[in-house]
Amino acid sequence: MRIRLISGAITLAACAGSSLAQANFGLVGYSENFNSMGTSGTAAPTGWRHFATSFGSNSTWGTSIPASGASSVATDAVTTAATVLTATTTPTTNANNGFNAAASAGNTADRVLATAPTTVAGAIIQLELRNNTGGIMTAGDTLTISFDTVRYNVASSANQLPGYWLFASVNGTTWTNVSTVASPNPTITTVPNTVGVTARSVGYVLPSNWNAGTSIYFRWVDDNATQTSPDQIIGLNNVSIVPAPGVIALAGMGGLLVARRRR
Ligand SMILES: [Ca+2]
Ligand SMILES: [Ca+2]
Repeated sequence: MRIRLISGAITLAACAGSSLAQANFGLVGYSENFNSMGTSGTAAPTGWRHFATSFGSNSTWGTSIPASGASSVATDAVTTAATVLTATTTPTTNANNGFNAAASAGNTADRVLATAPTTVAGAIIQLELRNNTGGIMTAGDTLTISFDTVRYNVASSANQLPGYWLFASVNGTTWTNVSTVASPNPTITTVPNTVGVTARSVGYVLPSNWNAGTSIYFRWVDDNATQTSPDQIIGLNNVSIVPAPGVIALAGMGGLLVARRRR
């Protein structure tokens, strides 16, 4: 009986979320491979949006991408309209509307959300993720974020800020760079100026409680490099966000407590 109540609560929450714009983070976490976009889709999956920064140029961000202040990741609101993606196989030119691209010419079923900013500071891929576990993820809990960066081309010179810088926000306004000693922001060593795929996995420690039914946000930010135009065209694939093992059990207990209170 108790189990049915818990699963009922989670199912209800999942249904509520599916009609909204957020992606749902459940007891086993969240994953997205973008393959549902198909070969012709022009919208990112639920919860995702791509847009170019509303400001700047290829010289706005030099040696780093600021999380706050003027011309930063925080400048554009989380409600910024998503662009209409261009469906393609492998992108070769800049486009501020971004791409629904194939992982490679030989694997068109494997879709990738790709970026190629031009004239502006950079491109942003945003995920709005709703806590659908039925419990509270508490401050200090770690989420492990894993993703692939697809490198589509060899730029004529290596870019200063290759790959994606990852940022997170628990309120949609204050952003922090997700970077650790074990998994720092990308460099030309980890995201080389070659065609291929870079896998990265990094821990994000929640700075405050993530309550049931509320959203947190992630942004993968692609700098528009001064070194080359187009700069190295890259794409995001195979995103996985999972709680640390002990956190899953705690979130499950949270769901149990919620279900008990509702009886
Ligand atoms: Ca894919
Ligand atoms: Ca770039």
